[in-house]
Amino acid sequence: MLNRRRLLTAGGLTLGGLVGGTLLLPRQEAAPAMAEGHRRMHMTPSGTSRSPAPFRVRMPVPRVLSPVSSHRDVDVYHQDIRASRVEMLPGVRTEVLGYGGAFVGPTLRVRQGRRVVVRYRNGLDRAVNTHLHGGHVAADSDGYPMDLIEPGRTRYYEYPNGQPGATLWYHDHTHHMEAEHVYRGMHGFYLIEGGDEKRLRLPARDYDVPIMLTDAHFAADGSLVYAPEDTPNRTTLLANGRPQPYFPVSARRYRFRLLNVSNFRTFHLSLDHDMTMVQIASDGGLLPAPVRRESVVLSPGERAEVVVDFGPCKLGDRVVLNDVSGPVLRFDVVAKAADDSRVPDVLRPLPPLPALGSGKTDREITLKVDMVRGAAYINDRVFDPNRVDIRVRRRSTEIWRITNLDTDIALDHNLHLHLVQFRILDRDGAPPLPGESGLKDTVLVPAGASVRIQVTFGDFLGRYLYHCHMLEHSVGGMMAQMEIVP
Ligand SMILES: [Cu+2]
Repeated sequence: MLNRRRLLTAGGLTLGGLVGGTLLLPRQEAAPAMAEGHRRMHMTPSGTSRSPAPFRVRMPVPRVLSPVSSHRDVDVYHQDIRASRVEMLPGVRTEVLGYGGAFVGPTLRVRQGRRVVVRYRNGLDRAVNTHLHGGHVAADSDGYPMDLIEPGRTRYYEYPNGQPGATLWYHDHTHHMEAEHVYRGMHGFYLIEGGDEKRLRLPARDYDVPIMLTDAHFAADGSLVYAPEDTPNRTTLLANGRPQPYFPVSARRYRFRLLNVSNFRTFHLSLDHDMTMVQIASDGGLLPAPVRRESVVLSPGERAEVVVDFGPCKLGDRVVLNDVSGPVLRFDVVAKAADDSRVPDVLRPLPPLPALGSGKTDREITLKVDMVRGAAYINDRVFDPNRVDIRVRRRSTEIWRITNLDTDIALDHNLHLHLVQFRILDRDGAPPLPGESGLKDTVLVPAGASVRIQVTFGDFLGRYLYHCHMLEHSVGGMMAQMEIVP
């Protein structure tokens, strides 16, 4: 039985902390709870997260998973999902829930056009599943929230990899539990190498480094604190699961695949010493052309690939990747190295936009938090797995306008579509931001903003989600489903 204090805190809408449980509250309980939460949104963090001084530990690169067997047209992988105690803070063991028992699961590096089957074994005491974020996959391999792997069971997921090369990632999507499961470590990289990539001669192998960014709240004993309303206290920034680490680099070009897996934080990233990043890819893969960026903004679920050239650096130079909230990672230039990589002026042409009859908007999608009822809505409704919100014809092209109505509480959201990569047409009538010219599956929609996207659906049929990727919001109901029909 929840006591009053628990109601007040659990009901809170904090910086992203909107609780599914709040939906069960009677109206008179929910209202003060949400008001309390609203005040907490503007409170400064209590500073309780245990953080070492920056740059004390080295950033690891997640290990690359090898297939257990390879056949003529398919590679088979095994992944165990289990609890484990790993070193995140120096000298301290932290319990995580992860793929292979790691906070950052092993990386799958696969090739465009080559099919992959992954056997997931659930070694936890609770049901889980896996969603391949950004993947074009059949509905029964998409990790639908009610489609779960029970404890002790295994399940095969099939990934056709028919789409262009891209930085995808996999993570849990269990109904009402995705926020906590992802926070505790159920995530990893899934990199599709495009058939067009080798000839581009972008930095490769040791110089192609995935970097998973998130934040966490560590208790004094080093355990991960999870509560939906606790987002302001997730003040320890992690890169590949280590707090504000350093990473030794050679004086040459690197390709960094930046991914934000946090439940709420939007990272605003820049390099010091006036160094710029050259963005070469977004969620769905390579951009048509590289874009120089002073800063890169990543909301939860989004990816940006950047090339950084340490070639002009001297040995001993240190270059810090900063977020607006503090340093994230320091690159330490420790060696000279030959470099035959490059960043060509042309990367990957976008498929032509299919002609649209009238060019008018087909769907109006609104995002809104209800402070009175303590719910998070898409088009005024909370997610219901038994309700199909929209039906879409297979192979059709649609324009969606996504509007964030939370101007009064200045709350940003984003929208992630399963199954498809889309194009951003405009933001409040203005051209998309730099770096938004390519294929996307997740788009930031700031408070009050309207973003129009153009989506072309493929051959897969069935039910797929679209939702805010600030995961406490999706848990709170800001999720809906589309059914792709013949
Ligand atoms: Cu949201």
